Amino acid sequence: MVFTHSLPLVPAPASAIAGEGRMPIAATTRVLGSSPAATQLIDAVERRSGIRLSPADSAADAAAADIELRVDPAVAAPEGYTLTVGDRIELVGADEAGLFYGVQTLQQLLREDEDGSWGFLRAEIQDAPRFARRGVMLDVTRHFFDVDEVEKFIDSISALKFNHLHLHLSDDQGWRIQIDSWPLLTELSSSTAVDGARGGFYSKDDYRAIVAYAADRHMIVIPEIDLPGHTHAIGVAYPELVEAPVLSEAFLAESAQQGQALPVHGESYLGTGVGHSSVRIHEERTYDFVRDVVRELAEITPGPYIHVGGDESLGTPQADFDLFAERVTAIVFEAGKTPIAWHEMGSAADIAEGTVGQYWGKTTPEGTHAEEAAHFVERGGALIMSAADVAYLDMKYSEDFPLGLTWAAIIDVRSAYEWEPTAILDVPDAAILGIEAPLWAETTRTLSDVEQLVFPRAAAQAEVAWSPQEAPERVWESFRVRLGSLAPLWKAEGVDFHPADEIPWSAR
Ligand code: TNX
Repeated sequence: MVFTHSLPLVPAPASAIAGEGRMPIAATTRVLGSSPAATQLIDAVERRSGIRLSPADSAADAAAADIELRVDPAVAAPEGYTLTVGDRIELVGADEAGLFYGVQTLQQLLREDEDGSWGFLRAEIQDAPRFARRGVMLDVTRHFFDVDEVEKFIDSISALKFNHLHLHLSDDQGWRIQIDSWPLLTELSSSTAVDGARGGFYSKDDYRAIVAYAADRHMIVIPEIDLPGHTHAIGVAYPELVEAPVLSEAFLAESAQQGQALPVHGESYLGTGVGHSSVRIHEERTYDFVRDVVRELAEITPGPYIHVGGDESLGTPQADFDLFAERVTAIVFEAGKTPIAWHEMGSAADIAEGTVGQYWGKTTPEGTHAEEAAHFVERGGALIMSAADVAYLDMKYSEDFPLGLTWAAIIDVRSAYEWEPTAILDVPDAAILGIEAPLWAETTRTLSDVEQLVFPRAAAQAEVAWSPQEAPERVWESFRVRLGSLAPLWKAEGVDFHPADEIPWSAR
């Protein structure tokens, strides 16, 4: 593995050698390639530099193309690519995703000279991801983000080579997806959000638009309906499906401290307390509901997964919770999808075989979290790592940061970077599919708020997920310099990143 600090790339490629100088570009620079990535490159370069490269579409042009993009499965593992920037550029993707990631790398190599001219830093790169699963979660329930905002978010995270977007579509404060067989969900339970903020929901066409937009950027959408807890909003539409709120001492104390009204069965809840709600586990109608929702979601979700939640069902008796976990994971398989669940569902002995668990405990597991997570593997499933004290994007950067929460940790950029997903649980490395960094939206009222929490820490998670574990570049001192070099790109793309003072942000 050869690395050099002089290439401003995040996540660090598997192998890269910096060349001398730059390959200059102009409007006459010709781009050859029939893949959508060729157009994505032309558009991205124009957004950044104002220069619109020319597509080379005739055979005569082709011979003289300055930038050539093609697919050849032999060059790298899936999603990988090779890239040579010399006097011309040759980008070869192992597949279309690989080409797309090569284009993202090229965008990071694009630099403006002192004299205002533009060029690509010369380099020789061979790249492919460490983990196949590289995800970010966006909570659209506590605050709602509309289709345009989600699309902008997809642009900025796919540029870091993330390939899964998990949408948290239901929670106590609101229901966010059209379900034709249970129309009151959106009619009665979608208009609310935390603290009286505007709500909203995605029609099926909205959702299909998000899925298609993500697919064009090689991201799979994972829809989550959180069950059996985090379901107060379901009870606003269909009170018969949901138990009366269970108000623990801790819940009452937290609500009083926050000055938040307590949840009332069948009425909208605008606070941020967790753990008080549960669907009725011994009512068959609950499973009719779950089956319908899962079926309708499966119909509009081309990706292989449906996430069924399972976190923080604090008022649900354990035996009931386990029964529900077993039934809901089986229902998802019956609908032709693979269930994903937060690690708590691993408490159920007979959770459906092959269910994927999402670990959100800490880097040093507490209580029964590690056992619950390991049970998914014992049942032939696998794990996604979202360790809350390093990978949660909604934690504050520092005590005084205006946005975010603190319950898991204060997470500065360095702590977000320095963790190893295979070192937390006692399971085989092969059982770790990869990582996901969740953004919970209790405190983020706008997309700009979201971006300040997500950037730059999502870049740290991107490197944990993509780059080789053992590599000279895979160290904080290298990362912080490379990360700083993304500032001009983010500014050009209008990404409202937090300029953390740990990072030497570069001006051009
Ligand atoms: C815990 S982590 C939750 C969410 C909250 C989040 C806030 C998890 C699976 N559940 O309901 O939004 O903490 O950080």
